[in-house]
Amino acid sequence: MSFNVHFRDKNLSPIWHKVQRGERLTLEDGLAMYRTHDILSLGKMAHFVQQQKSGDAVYFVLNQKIEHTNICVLSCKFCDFATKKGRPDAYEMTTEEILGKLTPHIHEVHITGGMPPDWPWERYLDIVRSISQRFPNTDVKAFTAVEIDFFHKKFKLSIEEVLKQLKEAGLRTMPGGGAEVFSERVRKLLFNQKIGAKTWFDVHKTAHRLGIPTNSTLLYGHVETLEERIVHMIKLRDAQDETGGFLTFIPLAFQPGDTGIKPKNQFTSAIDDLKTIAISRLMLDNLPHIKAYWVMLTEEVAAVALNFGADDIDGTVGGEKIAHDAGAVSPMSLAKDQIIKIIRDAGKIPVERDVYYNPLNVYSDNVIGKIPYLNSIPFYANFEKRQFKMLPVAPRRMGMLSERGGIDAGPFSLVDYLRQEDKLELMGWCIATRDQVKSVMLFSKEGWADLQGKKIGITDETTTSVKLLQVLLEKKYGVQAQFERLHSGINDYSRFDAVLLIGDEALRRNKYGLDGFELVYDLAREWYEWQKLPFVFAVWACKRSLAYTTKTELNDLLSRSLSASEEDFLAGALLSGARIGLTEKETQEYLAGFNYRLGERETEAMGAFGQLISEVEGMTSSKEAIWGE
Ligand code: V47
Repeated sequence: MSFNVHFRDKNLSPIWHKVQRGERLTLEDGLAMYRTHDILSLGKMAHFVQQQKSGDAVYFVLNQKIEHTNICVLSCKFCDFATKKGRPDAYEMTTEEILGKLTPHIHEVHITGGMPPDWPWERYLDIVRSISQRFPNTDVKAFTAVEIDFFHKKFKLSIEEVLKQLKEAGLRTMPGGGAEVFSERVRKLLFNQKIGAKTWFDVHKTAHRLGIPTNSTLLYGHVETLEERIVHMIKLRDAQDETGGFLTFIPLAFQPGDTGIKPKNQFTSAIDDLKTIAISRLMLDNLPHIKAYWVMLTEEVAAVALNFGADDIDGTVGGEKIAHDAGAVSPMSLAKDQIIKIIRDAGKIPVERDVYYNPLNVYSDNVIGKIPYLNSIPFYANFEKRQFKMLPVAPRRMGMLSERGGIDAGPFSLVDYLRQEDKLELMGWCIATRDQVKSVMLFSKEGWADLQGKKIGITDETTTSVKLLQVLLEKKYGVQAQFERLHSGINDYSRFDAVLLIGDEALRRNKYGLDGFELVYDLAREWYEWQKLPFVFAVWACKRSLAYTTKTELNDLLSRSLSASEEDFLAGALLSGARIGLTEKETQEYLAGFNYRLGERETEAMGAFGQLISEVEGMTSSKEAIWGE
């Protein structure tokens, strides 16, 4: 990926050097970016980071907003939505009315609202529980930290207990609202009855500890200073270092409406919006996603933001009221086709997602799956994209998307390839180990023999490693354990006797350890010591139906990448290694442990593994066994 930026503002050059080296940006860097007039260079820097994190993907979700009531005990100056009980505009929705607004095709329901003085706790739980039961495909993202803190005080339950009960009722994630600006000065001016930064972070960190990922926001464009915006981002970055539980950051452009804070029609400028998106992408180096919330930005600005660092455009957003009551000029909801068009027009891949950002459907041609782990870097080092678009995706998801026709080629997890052999054509490359892997690891409280009947948390990211674990347990060690899939995102590992992790997460934990799990097993080493064979984790394959010329071009690109000298990919690999916490030597040793060409020994290993899978599944052929998972 070649990225040249020709700066008009020389103050941005040192920042660009840091960005390329993956170094952290400071408050001063943030302010220099806000001060710049060189808006396109700023956008290009943010786009560079966006490409590294999400490739060409832009995520959207089929979602519906539920604002269950506008009655609120608070009176925040910037809010035109809230009202008091008894006023003519006050409304309250029953659970049945809420259910009536949903349809089975919606993947996310976003619930926030006012805080009425008289609703019992059970009413909130009933809403979450009823939606989860009636619409099992709809994930519930509900209640801001302000509402959680309100429940805690009103119902005399700890924050942890409130969240636990909501999680049990079906809450999946929390929205990022209520953060406003983490500044006491602004809080006193605009929302002095509302929680401050400390409580907001307490609630979010507690949620992360309980395995509930959350979003984050910044309300900008009112009375805050630029410094307050950057300090806000740095506080979020620090919290993310601690918990890793934030999924996305959403800069919310202030809608003046009748708030009296700004003249009615004085919206933020498009330049300010794009700068804020780009700067947040650059400052928040540890957040996976940046959302261009079209409802507050307008569709036009959101569309441009997709090349200024944003990789998420929220969704169809049926039923939004908070922004529209404050004068937002955007439509009330967008059709799925319209969202797909906006994303395509920006030159990106529209990726429909669930609440955790797992991709569900891809709406583009010539999509190459990219395994987002360090060991796959050599494939893409010299890969000019030409007609192809890159979708970073965990191996198991790549397999699922391919089944729906959404991926044209990529390094498929072995089991996924075997499942789809009739649709996929093998290309001569693979990800195979020699005698160890270091990134497919079982972290255990017990030795192999003592895992009989024990509960093992298994990675959500691949099926091949899970099958390998099953084969090792049953055929090598003669034990049977219970497997429970971890969900992607944050997990509470402590309730398991062992956990199987893969990729960069496993590599990091292999180096630094996983608290509470003393024993660490490398699955490829276990396999090698037993079978004296390499292990093939993934094979490159493309759709059989792909045009001949496209296949040839892809083959050329890959072979050029793999025959490139180490120097060509080393800089990128070292940077990725450093992000995981590896030294240069460790990164080089790690990569040297892989073989990327599918040779005779690898083919033999694939056959041996297929045979063992069929034996553990009690099937006559490996094909049947793999399908019968
Ligand atoms: O916290 C209130 C803001 C937020 C105004 O998590 C206003 O995916 C602009 O948080 N102008 C609620 N903003 C909305 C929110 C959100 C939206 C979309 C996605 C997600 C997510 C979260 O709206 C409030 C407040 O900061 N807000 N009034 C206004 N006049």
